Amino acid sequence: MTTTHCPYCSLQCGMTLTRSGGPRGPLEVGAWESFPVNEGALCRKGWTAAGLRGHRERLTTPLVRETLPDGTRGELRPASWDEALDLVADRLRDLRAAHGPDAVAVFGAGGLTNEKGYQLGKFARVALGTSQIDYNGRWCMSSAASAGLRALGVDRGLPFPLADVERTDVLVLAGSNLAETMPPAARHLDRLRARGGRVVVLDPRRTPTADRADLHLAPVPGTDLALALGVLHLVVAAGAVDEEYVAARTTGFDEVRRSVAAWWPERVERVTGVAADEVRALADLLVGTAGTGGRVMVLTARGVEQHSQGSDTVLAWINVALALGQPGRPGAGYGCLTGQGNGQGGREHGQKADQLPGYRMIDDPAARAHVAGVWGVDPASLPGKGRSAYELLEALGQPGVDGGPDGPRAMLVLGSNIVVSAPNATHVTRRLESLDLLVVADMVLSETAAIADVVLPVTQWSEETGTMTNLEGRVILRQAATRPPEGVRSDLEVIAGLAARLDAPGTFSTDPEEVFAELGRASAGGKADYSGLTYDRIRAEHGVFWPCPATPDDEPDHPGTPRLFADSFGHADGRARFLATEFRGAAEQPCDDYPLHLTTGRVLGQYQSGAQTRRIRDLPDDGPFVELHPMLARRLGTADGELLTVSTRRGSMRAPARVVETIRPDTVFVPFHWVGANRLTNDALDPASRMPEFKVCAAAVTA
Ligand SMILES: Nc1nc2c(c(=O)[nH]1)N[C@H]1C(S)=C(S)[C@@H](COP(=O)(O)OP(=O)(O)OC[C@H]3O[C@@H](n4cnc5c(=O)[nH]c(N)nc54)[C@H](O)[C@@H]3O)O[C@H]1N2
Ligand SMILES: Nc1nc2c(c(=O)[nH]1)N[C@H]1C(S)=C(S)[C@@H](COP(=O)(O)OP(=O)(O)OC[C@H]3O[C@@H](n4cnc5c(=O)[nH]c(N)nc54)[C@H](O)[C@@H]3O)O[C@H]1N2
Ligand code: SF4
Ligand SMILES: [Mo]
Repeated sequence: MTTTHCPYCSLQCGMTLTRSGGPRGPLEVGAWESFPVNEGALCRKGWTAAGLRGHRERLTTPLVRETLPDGTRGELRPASWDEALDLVADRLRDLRAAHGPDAVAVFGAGGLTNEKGYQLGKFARVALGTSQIDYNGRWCMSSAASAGLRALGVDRGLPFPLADVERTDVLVLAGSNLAETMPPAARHLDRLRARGGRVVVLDPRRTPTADRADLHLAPVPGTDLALALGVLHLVVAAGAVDEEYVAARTTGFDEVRRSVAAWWPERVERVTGVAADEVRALADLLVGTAGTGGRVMVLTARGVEQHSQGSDTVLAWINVALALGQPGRPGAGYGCLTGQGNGQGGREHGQKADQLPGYRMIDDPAARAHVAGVWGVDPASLPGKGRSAYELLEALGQPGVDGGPDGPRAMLVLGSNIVVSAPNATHVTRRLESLDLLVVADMVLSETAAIADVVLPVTQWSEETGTMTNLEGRVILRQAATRPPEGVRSDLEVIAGLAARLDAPGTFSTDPEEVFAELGRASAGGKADYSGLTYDRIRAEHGVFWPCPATPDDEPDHPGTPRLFADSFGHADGRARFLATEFRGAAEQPCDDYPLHLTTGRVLGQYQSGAQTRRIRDLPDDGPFVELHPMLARRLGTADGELLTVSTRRGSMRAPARVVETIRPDTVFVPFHWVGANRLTNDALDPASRMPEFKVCAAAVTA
């Protein structure tokens, strides 16, 4: 039996894996009761996670696309590892020689272990010399990351352990459906309420999470910023600002105070569709609680973040928390519920276009010198900032705009199924198809792998070891429980194989523990400092929270940092920043042709692009659906189960109606786990985080 963690979401639930019958025999998932985050509980995706092992669709040989006699693209055919890696390296080298290093791009993922994400960032900068690397975390976490960094000076999803949720008095969940997206976490809501605490959910749909709430407000998608501004307006009007805290621990409040002056509840109602009395009820709850010494916690998730003003909405909620004097108090403050398994660690060690390991910035000369030292290269050889994920995809195969550089001609993808999950996906897929070379490393032939020129079959979670950093900033260890099938290699082996063929300077170890030790050194002194961590420590302590700097040999180990901000925030002066925001509204507003709001998201039984979970027999795979209100269904003359067409300015899809009382009548919801939803979504980006507006666009629905 091996103790390890689930392959999917950011809760990184502890589980046991037991092998029956030989080194490649079936695996059984069991409860790991003593792991504190989930205390043995798993959702159905976790319980069935071993289903991909030995799956008949598992890739076990590299695939290379044939070129037909007339020069067009043929089918994928099996190839040896040497043939596939030689081909990739040769073509990358040729493209680089002909067009410069930025002709080659890398796309990573928040599902990759810390070791893989780190190594991929190093590979891009050192072996390829390209600035063109970014990752799917841009779809996921970037708005909260950008806001957290600007306001609090550190970006760690939750600056406290998840269980602190139970200790608060009022919990505001802004755009989170955690009862379906991290089900074991929902027990904290139940325990909080059993203690007499209150839960508030903001969501245009009354989700299973909202069913557990004392107050559910259902704003029009894309209007949460106005709601947060209106709440702060009422906090100020009630004289409930914690002036002492604001004076001692923050800067910038005066401008924020002015910026909310005109957001009275009736105006909020007109913008958000939330009744003025409900806005008042929420503000009263916060004021009444914080004003009598109680604790308030605000947690955001994708519902408020995946917008073209997502980072401003997060800033506005941080402003509310700061004005009430909450961040830094135990059981209170602001946090973001990260999403992917390594959504946190994946954004700390260099997969981001602007970043070096340890959450260092690539344009900071001291950071470049430190990391180049660890890598054994000249700091001047490291490229600068690259394009953000959507801008990178948008540039693929394209000539430069306004005299700017041309887009990349080749891309290496690890851990993302872009064809299904990127916004405006038909357009993005055309960009992928315009590449000279698309290389995808995956365990299965995802929709993206299916259009690649070279597909590299890699090991999956139960077959390899590595660390992940969960939503709390807890670094945990996934341990291999079984051997990979014949013919597959780990991502680290793929990277090392390519680095060797490209004569890269420095070392590219294939041993995760060695890579982790190097990552520790590269991160030392950075915001996300892992230098005091080892696999043995993580194993012994059920995970360790960063920052955890190395201590001299004669001193006791640094204990790790479960809670941030008790005495100071992450900025040099120790103070949090109030940052004023201005409401703009969604990039695309309903009109005569597209009169409805479309929003997208998740269902309990499927994960992300579905590449993994749609192949697991024991999970429901009913395909996409269009959730709509009975009033809208009547107007359209449709009924539950009947086929509908949803269209937007970018595309359309057909799926059966799911008629429910729990959604706003002016809004429809489509899950994105199947091809379709992202043909519809808008690629408008948040100016600060470059997050696409997955959560709202204008749509038409016809029966
Ligand atoms: N079952 C399952 N669990 C998952 C995942 C999965 O794919 N499946 N993925 C993981 C990942 S990567 C992530 S990022 C997390 C995401 O976790 P969540 O953020 O909880 O999931 P979503 O379903 O994307 O969005 C949450 C809610 O936002 C609401 N919403 C939509 N538009 C708006 C809006 O404008 N305002 C507000 N206030 N709410 C809005 C939706 O109705 C939805 O109920 O889940 C993780 N867990
Ligand atoms: N409309 C809409 N679109 C969305 C969202 C939304 O709410 N609405 N949410 C967005 C969010 S938050 C996210 S996180 C993205 C996620 O969407 P994607 O980036 O597509 O993420 P996954 O579906 O998890 O894709 C992971 C792929 O990598 C493979 N894989 C898994 N682990 C590994 C590994 O260790 N190595 C390698 N090489 N491959 C691996 C899997 O088999 C799968 O094919 O979708 C975004 N898209
Ligand atoms: S909640 Fe997330 S980590 Fe836990 S079992 Fe489900 S998918 Fe896995
Ligand atoms: Mo995500």
